[in-house]
Amino acid sequence: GSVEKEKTLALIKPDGVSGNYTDGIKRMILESGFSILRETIVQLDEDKVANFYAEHSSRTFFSSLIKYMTSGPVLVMVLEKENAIADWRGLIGPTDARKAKITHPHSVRAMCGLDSEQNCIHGSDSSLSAQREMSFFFKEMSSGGGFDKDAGTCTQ
Ligand code: DGI
Repeated sequence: GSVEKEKTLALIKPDGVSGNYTDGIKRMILESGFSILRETIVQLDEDKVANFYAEHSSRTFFSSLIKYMTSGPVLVMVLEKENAIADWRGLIGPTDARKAKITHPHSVRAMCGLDSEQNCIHGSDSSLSAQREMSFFFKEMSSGGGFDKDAGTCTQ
């Protein structure tokens, strides 16, 4: 029988794109057994980033995060494989790229990240955020009602 596949969102942040890590990251993705179902390059604006990272709006680093995420284009992808969400989180490594270089030397963040902000890559951390984030960038992937675009939150 076939095993249920799962989808998740991958986003190469501005430092990853401008540092020419796109091809290397895609190679890691494909070598790890993911299929790339969708792909788009976007220049995010402040509102979009504030919405995307709404859960961090009260953090001290929020304005810095917005500046960083709007500093250049990002490459957004939908990845698919069995256990995609957890496996992609594993492949990108811990949030702080300095830590990633020590504890996860073969991770994406070890390869192209700098610190806990400029960490070059994003991955959805749960099935709810995967659904929310995929519909955020790919309208046709909204599953009817799950994501409230104005509130930036999930309703289910
Ligand atoms: O899901 P992650 O990207 O691994 O981590 P997260 O959801 O805790 O944080 C989202 C982003 O916010 C992260 O990729 C970069 C930024 N960030 C998180 N923690 C810090 C931070 N930026 C700064 N400057 N300092 C932090 O401690």
